[in-house]
Amino acid sequence: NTFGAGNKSPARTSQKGWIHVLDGCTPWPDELAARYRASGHWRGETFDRLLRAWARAHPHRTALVHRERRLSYAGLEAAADRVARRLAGLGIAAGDRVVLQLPNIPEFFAVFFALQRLGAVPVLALPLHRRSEIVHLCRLSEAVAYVVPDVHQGFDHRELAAEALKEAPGLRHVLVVGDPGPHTPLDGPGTDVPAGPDDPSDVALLLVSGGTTGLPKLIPRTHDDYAYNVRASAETCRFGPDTVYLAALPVAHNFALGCPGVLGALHAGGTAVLTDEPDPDAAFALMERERVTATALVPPTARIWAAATEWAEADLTALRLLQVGGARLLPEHAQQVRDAFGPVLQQVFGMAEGLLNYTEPDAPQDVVLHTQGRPLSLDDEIRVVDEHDRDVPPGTTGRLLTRGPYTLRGYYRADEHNATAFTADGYYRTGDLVRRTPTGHLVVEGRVKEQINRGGDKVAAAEVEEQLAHHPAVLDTAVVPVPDDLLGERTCAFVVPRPGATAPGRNEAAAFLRERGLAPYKVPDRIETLDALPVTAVGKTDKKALTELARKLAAGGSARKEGNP
Ligand code: OOB
Repeated sequence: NTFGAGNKSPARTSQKGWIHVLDGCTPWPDELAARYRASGHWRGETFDRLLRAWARAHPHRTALVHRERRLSYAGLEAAADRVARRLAGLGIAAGDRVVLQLPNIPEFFAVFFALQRLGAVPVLALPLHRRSEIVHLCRLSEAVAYVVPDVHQGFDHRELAAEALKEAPGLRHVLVVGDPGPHTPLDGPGTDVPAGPDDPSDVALLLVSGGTTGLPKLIPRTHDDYAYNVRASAETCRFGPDTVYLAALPVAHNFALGCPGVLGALHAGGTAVLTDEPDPDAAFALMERERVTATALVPPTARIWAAATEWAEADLTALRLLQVGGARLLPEHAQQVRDAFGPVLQQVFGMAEGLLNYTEPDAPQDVVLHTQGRPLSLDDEIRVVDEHDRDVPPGTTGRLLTRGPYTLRGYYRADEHNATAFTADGYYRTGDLVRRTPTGHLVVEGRVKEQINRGGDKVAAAEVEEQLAHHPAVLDTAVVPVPDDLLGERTCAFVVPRPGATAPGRNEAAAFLRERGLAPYKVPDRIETLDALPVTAVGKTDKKALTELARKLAAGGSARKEGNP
């Protein structure tokens, strides 16, 4: 027990003499931790020491590329040191949480590693998170600082930051990359950095969960567990010094950060190219220019890229690995991607909570087209169970439970939720429905969690329902998925108006939710009005019936014609 659950003070010395920097996390049981150390998964590395080792080993190699900028490993280390001095000067110290909301730019990694240097913990907000998510993340983590770009893709993060300062009492600093406006520039003088804690079982970062409840959850990832996640992923994906990884998905997301992602490319001594222009014109030109060898995409983007190869003239021959994950890739779409790019496709079924499944680079075609891969670690424990947690017969579909050396044992400060999100013996309930093939590969067949997977962007139905319920004309609401050819799913909100009121239409509801600061990808794609929501025999909202109704409506019916209540 090295980062004690339930400790109320943020920094205290344990019986073993180590410094706890974070309360509210659930440690692995000692015997499992011992096993993960004995098997060499947990090597006692910390991300600060890792960066230093990389910079010593090959200071002049290119670590990061962004537009015309190239940063060597020594340059990245120097940039991280500068930011660490800056943050230290502002009083940011070991154990402090800092919400980091930067797009795919080198400063993301300068700040990430600066925080590692200080022993402070980055909370990795997504670029599209807005006031609702940011204020929640700041409050939940009691963040002392929030790091933002000035304006990104037309959105002024300084204005959002000003609101966050008002609404999150613990927030003391807003640091801006670029024109700071009323806030503090990230660039600037600082002070010497005191030696930070150096315990590999401390929390290194907090990832945001896709979520199934009213508000996003935070996932503590320790140095030991995340370093293993990165190293084992890099090995499985055969990353090496010649790897040039293109980060086209947000690096704040687990996939592009550490699966193997930018950190995997750095771990292997390779280069990471950063962009947030995943459209094929821009991405293909960049891939040709940098001779990109590996990248990761969500299924809709992979399909768009596959279609674009028909007319694009860029030379993509350096590409050896095209990872696709985050949402279901249908076999026919996998085939299209394979036809377009050759035998470089890898399916990835992962989660910010931990467990990663990859199809092996040399897996037979059939496996690559029809499965979502095999667990990364021999110590990943998998159970496929029915609704009473009984194992289903081999090869049948059931709920996926998992525990292992890089899967969380509890969400951050979420005792009540943790009581149902995990089994008594520490398995995480993924909420995914899977089937296991005789070779141990998993096929994702669906899910039981109330989440909409909008082309890889996760939308918790309960979060949108809660926000919509604030609308003065809304009495009741239920959010469900509707099938969509490109995104796989979109969101449909059923709304019951208050007596005498008119339910908001799509545009009004969208404006209302944006005004409340909800991330744009969570705004429902469709709104349907009902007189009442259907209920099950036990009186709960019948989401199954509503999902079916939404599907029919999207296919061209009308709510009232379908004879709903
Ligand atoms: C990745 O992480 P999250 O945390 O955004 O979402 C996890 C959930 C999974 O529980 C599953 O429901 C879904 O996303 N998912 C897939 C999938 N990959 C993820 N569903 C079907 N097929 C797949 N291949 O999405 C993530 C994290 C690391 C690497 C890759 C993806």
